[in-house]
Amino acid sequence: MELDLEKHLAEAAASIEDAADLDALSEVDTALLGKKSAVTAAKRGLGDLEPDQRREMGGRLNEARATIEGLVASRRTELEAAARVVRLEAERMDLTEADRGRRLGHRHVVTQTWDRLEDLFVGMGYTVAEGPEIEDEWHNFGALNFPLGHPARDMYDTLYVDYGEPQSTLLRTHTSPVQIRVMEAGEPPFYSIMPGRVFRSDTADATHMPVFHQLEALVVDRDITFGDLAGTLEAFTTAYFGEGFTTRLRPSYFPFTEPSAEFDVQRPDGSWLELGGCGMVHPEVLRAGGLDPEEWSGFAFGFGLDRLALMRHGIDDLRELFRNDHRFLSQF
Ligand code: FA5
Repeated sequence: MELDLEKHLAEAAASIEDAADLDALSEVDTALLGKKSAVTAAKRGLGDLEPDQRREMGGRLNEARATIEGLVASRRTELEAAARVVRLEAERMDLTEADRGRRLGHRHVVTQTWDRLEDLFVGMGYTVAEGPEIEDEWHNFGALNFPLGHPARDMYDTLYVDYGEPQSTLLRTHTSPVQIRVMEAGEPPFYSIMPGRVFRSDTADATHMPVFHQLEALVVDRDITFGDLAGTLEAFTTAYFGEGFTTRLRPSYFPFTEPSAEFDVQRPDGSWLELGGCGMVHPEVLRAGGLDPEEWSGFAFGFGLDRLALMRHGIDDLRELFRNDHRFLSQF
């Protein structure tokens, strides 16, 4: 059978062009160049021709084959490029989408308490002050009217730092040394809060941690009375806990306040939890801070911030706050 090469090449070019994907192209390739293709059949028929014709026809068939191979190859390059674009599009990862529906992290419940208390006191006109976690003996004890060797120093299980004279440098046991730093740094009147981390060699239990947080408050102005202290405590606990929480003041002792009291909050089960200490700033402490106790008076209080969080959220074990169990912390 005579093969009309011109026509065959035109049809081959059209079917190659029509191949929509690589699979289709591979079928077209087999049909045009495979064992059963017209070109192969024509080549097989060359033996029946005269030598001259055979040579001429053979040459044209080889050319036709090379042309078809070239067309297939360039179509394959085109289709491969298109397939790559489709694949890249399908594999493209939208990182923002991957995160959608997942819970974002949030601040720890103690940090939330800290922030909420700062907001509350700043709203009442207080400023926020800070002091060092590694303190000297003078600020943590001496200036707060704990003379050297005074048994009241044993109220705190102090962690000393191996620096300078023995027992001269320590991890602060409370935030009260910041009271002295505030008095040293400025001029009264002072309305300041001092939140921070404190350290004691206490054994961890349901209400104690060796590292915990306190929020100290210091007010120094003219004619400050115990009534101002009680009113401030009432205002802040109502604002923080909401109505319906019962609080009480109990007489107590701190070397740096006189008179002194302890402040408790009632739990839903009726039991009381000690939240902090308070009192009128001792004249010796005002003097240590460079102030004249005849001119200035003030009150101070210091609360366990972690215990505040405990009470507010109805958590019954302080250690839960620091176990870093995501299932627990994500509730708050
Ligand atoms: C003091 O630390 C005084 N500086 C408080 C103060 C400030 C009194 C200003 C007067 C004027 P106290 O040792 O009681 O006091 O501790 C205060 C509060 O810290 C406690 O009521 C309690 O809420 C919290 N607290 C004490 N020890 C721990 C602990 N190991 N773990 C968690 N909270 C604690």
